[in-house]
Formats: sequence, C-alpha cells, structure tokens
Amino acid sequence: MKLLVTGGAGFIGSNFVRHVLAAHPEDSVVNLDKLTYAGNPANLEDVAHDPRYRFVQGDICDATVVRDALKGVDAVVNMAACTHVDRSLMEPDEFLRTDVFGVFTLLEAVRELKIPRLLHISTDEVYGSVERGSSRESDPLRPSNPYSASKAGGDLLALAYWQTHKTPVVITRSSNNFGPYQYPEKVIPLFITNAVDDQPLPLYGDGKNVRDWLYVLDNCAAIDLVLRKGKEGEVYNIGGGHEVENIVLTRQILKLAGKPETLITPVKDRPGHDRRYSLDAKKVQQLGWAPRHKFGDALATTVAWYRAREAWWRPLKSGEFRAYYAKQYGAR
Ligand code: NAD
Ligand code: TDX
Repeated sequence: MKLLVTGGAGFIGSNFVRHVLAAHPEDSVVNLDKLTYAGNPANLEDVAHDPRYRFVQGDICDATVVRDALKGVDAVVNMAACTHVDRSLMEPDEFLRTDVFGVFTLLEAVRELKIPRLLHISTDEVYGSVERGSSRESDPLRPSNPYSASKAGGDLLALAYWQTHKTPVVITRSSNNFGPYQYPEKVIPLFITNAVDDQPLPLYGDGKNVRDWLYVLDNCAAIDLVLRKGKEGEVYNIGGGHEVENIVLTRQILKLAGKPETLITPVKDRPGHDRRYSLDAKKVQQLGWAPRHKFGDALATTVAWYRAREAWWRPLKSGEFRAYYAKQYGAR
C-alpha cells in the first residue's frame, strides 16, 4: 500500500510513519507536513534515507500541493492539525484554517481523485467534558474550546462527505497520547523536562482534571488496524483505559524523575478547562485491538527517553516557547 501521511513530522505522525515502515515491508509512505513549530524533521531522521519514505513540505490547505501529493496513493492518514488547547485560546485562526479548511481540502481532493480511503484522526475532546460514564461513538459532539470545536468541525465534515458523496472516510477519536517525540508543551513532556531542570511544574486549577492516557505506540497500532480493517463511514474511539487525575500523574512523573513534590506549583486554571475525558473503546477492541503497554512501564520509558534525549528537546524549550507561556500563565 502507498500511504500519504499528513502531519507525519509531528508527535503521533512520526511514530506512525516509523510503525508502518517497520510493520509493513511492502508499504511506502509520503509524508506531507508544513513544518510548523510542532513539526520536526529530526523526529524521522532514522528513516529519512529509507527508499520507501519521501518527505514533502507543504500545507494541507493548499489544494494544488495536496493533489500532487495524492498521485498514486492508496490511502491517506490525516494527522496534520494544530493541536495544543492553550494555543487555540490565544491564536484560534490557524486552528480553524488547518483543522477545518485543511480537512475540507483533503476531502475534496480525495473525492475528485477517487482515492480509496481517507483515515481522519480526530480526538476524544470533540465529545467535550464527560462527568460520568464514557463517550461512545454515537454520542453527540459538545466541544468546549477552539481546538476541540475546530476538530469537531473537521470530524463532522468528513462524516458529511461520507453521507453525501460516499467519500471513503474512516475516523479515529483517541484519548491523550504520550511517549517519545511529543513536543514539550503538552503536560507529560513539559513536566518531565521541567523536572529535569528543577523548574516548577505548573498544575492548572485544583489538579483534579482527569485524562485517559494512551501510549503512542498503542495508538499507532490501533490507527493501522482501523486503516486496514475499519468500515467506511464509521468512527472508532481509541481509549487507553488508564484514567488519572493530573495531580496523581504529576506525582508519578516526579517520582520517576527522582525530583521532589515541592516542584508542583498550582497556577490559574485553563479557561474552559474540560474536567474529564473518558472513551468507551469496545468498538475498536472488537476489531482486534487492545493496548499492549502498561501505563506505569510506558511512563517510565517516556521519562527515560526524555532524560536521554536532551539534545532533541532543549532547543524546543527556548525563545518563542518561554515567551508564549509567560504571556498565558506567567513565567516558568
Ligand atoms: P503535533 O502538534 O505534534 O503535530 C502536528 C503536525 O501537523 C506537525 O508536524 C505540524 O507541522 C503539522 N501541521 C500543522 N498544520 C499543518 C498544515 N496546515 N499542513 C500540513 N501540516 C501541518 O500533533 P500530534 O499530537 O501528533 O497530533 C496528531 C493528530 O492526532 C492531530 O490531528 C490531533 O488532533 C490528534 N490527536 C492527538 C492527541 C494527542 O494526545 N496528542 C490525542 C487525540 C488526537
Ligand atoms: O502546563 C500544564 N499544566 C496542566 O495542568 C499543561 C500544558 C496542562 N495541564 C493539564 C491540562 C489538562 O487537564 O494537563 C492536562 C493535559 O493537558 P495537555 O497536555 O495540554 O492535553 P489536553 O488539553 O488534554 O489535550 C490533548 O489531548 C487531546 C492534546 O493536546 C490534544 O491534541 C488531543 O486532541
């Protein structure tokens, strides 16, 4: 199979490209990525010279670029997105452009060029905060911030193309991922790297918000399965099955890093902060998937990875990054 992966230079995308090249020797991958601040060619330097891999720098909102990249492709996996909730509170424009209009551009090109499959990567955040129980694929979408509202827009547009044009769309909505190559603005890599530097860990609000954590390699395996076995027009939740309050997660990170809990620093809450996400993942489990990594082991592997890869994350935590966060949450 010849795949076009968009956003393949980001966190999940780079792990997914590596997974496909290793798991499917007959497959090849074109990676179309704009290389925003979150896209980093270093994430894929180990496969850069693989003859089955090709990188194209470009924007999924550019119809010409997208049509060119789609030539001869059997399936598209759309990972390209603006992804950080805090940034969407300050600069929502780019979220609407990429996460809605970018999806539209891909859908139009897939429809016109009759590409056999488009797997669109959505998120658990589209269901909004879930106080009790777990979200099922048929539940209404109630996004509560500009990021999740933009993702819901792209998600619903993809389903509408299936309904109206039978564009062969499949969707995954996964819970919070963690693991190697995650940009250190998301909570786990931010807290690990701050802990390494004995810097404060800025915990929003009362620290009791709950996320359902999924190791990135387990998500890659699920995406791969849905890509090959998922039914057109269907949505598949991918949940890690490990729900934990942020304060508990923070203590675990500090313990693994060998740093004191005095580094935990309560800061003002994120506006509109969703209290809890929780996914019912029975549907993807029925397709044959289950997470293979235990949360505690995967978190320890992740902490060890960041400790060993300072050369990867240090440049990302300078300049623009510090200025950005100082504006939103105060200096850190
Ligand atoms: P990321 O921010 O690490 O990477 C996003 C990538 O998309 C970057 O390489 C960036 O350069 C690229 N990109 C952004 N705008 C683009 C554009 N207009 N054209 C082409 N490329 C563009 O994101 P991630 O965490 O790897 O997330 C990947 C996907 O998974 C996203 O769709 C996200 O919504 C979804 N998701 C992420 C999580 C998570 O916990 N990280 C959970 C559920 C769903
Ligand atoms: O400094 C912080 N302090 C803090 O307490 C940061 C960055 C986060 N948090 C909290 C907010 C959340 O409750 O930690 C939790 C996780 O925050 P993020 O890592 O920003 O993730 P979240 O907002 O849950 O969204 C993530 O999961 C769904 C991804 O960023 C999205 O792309 C994905 O769709």
